[in-house]
Amino acid sequence: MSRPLFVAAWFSPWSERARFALDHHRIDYREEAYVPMLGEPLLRLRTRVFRGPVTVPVLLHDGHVFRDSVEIARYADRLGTGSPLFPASAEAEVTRYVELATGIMEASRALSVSRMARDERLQFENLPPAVPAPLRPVFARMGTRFMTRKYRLDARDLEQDRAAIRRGLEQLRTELRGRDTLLSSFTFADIAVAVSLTMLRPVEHPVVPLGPGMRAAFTEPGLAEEFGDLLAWRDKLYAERRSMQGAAGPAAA
Ligand SMILES: N[C@@H](CCC(=O)N[C@@H](CS)C(=O)NCC(=O)O)C(=O)O
Repeated sequence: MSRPLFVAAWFSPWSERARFALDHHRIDYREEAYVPMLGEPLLRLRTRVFRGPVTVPVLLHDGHVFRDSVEIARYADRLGTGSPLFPASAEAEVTRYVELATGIMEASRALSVSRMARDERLQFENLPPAVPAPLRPVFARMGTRFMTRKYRLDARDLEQDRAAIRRGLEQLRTELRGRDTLLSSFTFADIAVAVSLTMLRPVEHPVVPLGPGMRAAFTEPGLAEEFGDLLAWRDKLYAERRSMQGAAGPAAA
């Protein structure tokens, strides 16, 4: 089998959930670090998307182009040798949890980008090392504006976002009922939900090499305290299930 190319943002939970699935299946891929804004022209060429937004992660393999984290995870299920992440018997339930987790991540993105806009230093470690020191504040500001425009974050009501995240987390707490996995076996539902909690407070794990700035940007202190039980569940899941492949890290950016 030729080696898939995984284009991903080292700091992004959307990339991490696809990477987690690839690593679960022990797929031998090459990861290339995507740099927001600067990397967009090459990403458009590779994905052949010339209009509208383009996002990472993207997986390129044997002439196929997968442009979405969930599509990549499904493809990993076809290629890999690990236990199935999308078992046929649980298809609808996995999809429901992925939608719930994605909603939490989208609402959390509005909160974290607004934190970055208030303190651009939080973005510095997200910039490629090649950007010289005097230009870092300018690039950080551009990055925050770019994300705000691209995801229409100006139009969001942050209090509503916070309330929506709380409702989602309460539902997860009720449905998890203290168990190790959301369904009867470990599935992509667990990956999607565990990774969505990055944006409440990032996990401490070598495959998620966030520095203090990105950690602060991703942390929602009140909710992190209120849902410490879910974070403990996530930490245990990472400790037990997350293998050590992957993770481009900022140095590779
Ligand atoms: N539906 C996509 C959404 C991915 C997504 O939102 N990616 C963001 C992660 S921050 C991204 O590419 N940001 C960089 C950019 O917009 O340039 C997926 O799940 O793969």
